[in-house]
Amino acid sequence: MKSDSKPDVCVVGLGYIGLPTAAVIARAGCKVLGLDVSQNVVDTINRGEIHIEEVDLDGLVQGVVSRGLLSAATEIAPADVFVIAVPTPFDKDHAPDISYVLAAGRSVAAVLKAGDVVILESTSPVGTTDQLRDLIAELRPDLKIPGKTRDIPDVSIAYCPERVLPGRILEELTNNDRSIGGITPRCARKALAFYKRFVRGECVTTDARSAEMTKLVENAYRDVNIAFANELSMVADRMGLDVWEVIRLANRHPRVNILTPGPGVGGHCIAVDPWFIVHGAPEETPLIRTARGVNDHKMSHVIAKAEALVEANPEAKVACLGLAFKANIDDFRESPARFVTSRLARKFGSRIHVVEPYAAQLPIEFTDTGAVQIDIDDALETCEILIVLVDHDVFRVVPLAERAEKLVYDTRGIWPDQPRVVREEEARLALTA
Ligand code: SAJ
Repeated sequence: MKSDSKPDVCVVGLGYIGLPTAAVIARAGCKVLGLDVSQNVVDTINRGEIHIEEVDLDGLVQGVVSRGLLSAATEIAPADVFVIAVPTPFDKDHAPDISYVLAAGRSVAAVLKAGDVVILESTSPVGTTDQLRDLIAELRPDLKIPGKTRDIPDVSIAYCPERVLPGRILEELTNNDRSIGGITPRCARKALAFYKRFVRGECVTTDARSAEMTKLVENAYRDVNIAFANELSMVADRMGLDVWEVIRLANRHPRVNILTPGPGVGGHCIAVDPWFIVHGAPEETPLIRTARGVNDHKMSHVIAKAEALVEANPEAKVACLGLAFKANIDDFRESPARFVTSRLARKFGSRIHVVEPYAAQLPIEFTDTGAVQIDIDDALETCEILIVLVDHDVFRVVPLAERAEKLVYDTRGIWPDQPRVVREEEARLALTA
């Protein structure tokens, strides 16, 4: 590649991060090959369509595919820059599984040439980029590998985590600051030059291990702070207090900013990444581990409270509002709302009515439970109990007049004007009066 020309780029993994990243790089004028193990994903993208939902992504992908800047394949091809964005799940003991990263590394090693840059973006335990480097060194003894040679290395290897929020991915991909960690400072500079082509936010260089830890710390920070809010909500239930009122008041202090309680923490990042830190330093992480426990426990607390409310009012029809893992998205993976609602559906069957405007149909686990999907208008007309599990805007805007008479369990605090949360005994009396 000549230094003034645009690099050919290969993005390995075309999921929630890989596909938008590939599309944004293509928009900057680079020729991008996206790699995925799924033939279906590859075919969809090559038709100019997308297999995931994300604001404005459909138009962008359609545009770059039709201009010949983005194409997809299941087989790797030579490129100048390789960006790896594959999943890093954990196993049943919360130990991170980096096998997809290493598999991607093997594919890349097969076509790597002098001058290439390899960048890992997947959220990874500290030391993964070093392992990737070691793997490439083992597979390609003909190349001079950074940190393994006294000469100028043939290739550059760096870690650069994404930090985009689902629902705002395209905007945040371009505008957020990035930490770029090189195996060596030279590697970081090479990766920096690449990100400068499409990132408007500030790109800060560091070493690979610090960049890996930074990503984990960001999500653990959020998990710990949400755990504090969720713990407060359970304390408030015990003491008969309105947690929303307490948080609103406390947040008037100039140095206090308590986050929002909910039915638990969902998604594939915040509930997962803290375990990578705990796994790396088990003795030193009681706070991070406990926060995970608190957030998981909040889900059981919500189930118990909801069950008590439904049981105390045996004649009432119940609407569960929301299945997504957070507001205004159609992502139902690792969703506390979905878990809570399916538990209620299994227990109370046809009394449970599910409202989820972002779902065309109910997920598989609702089959044979008797629960049905209805829209918010029908729910407001027919159901006496409303259990708010997701803060979608369509729920937020329901006026007080249409819910003032309902028994409401609002786990998200979207209706501050609702008459005080009905405790189970009051709920029973209210409905049977
Ligand atoms: N949640 C609460 N209360 C809050 C905030 C969030 O209960 O006050 C819940 C949400 O409902 C959801 C979960 O936490 O179930 C996570 O939602 P989120 O919006 O906080 O974060 P994610 O998982 O969509 O995206 C996070 C982001 N990380 C941070 O904000 C530090 C994003 O920037 C990362 O790129 C992403 O993880 C990732 O890929 O790691």
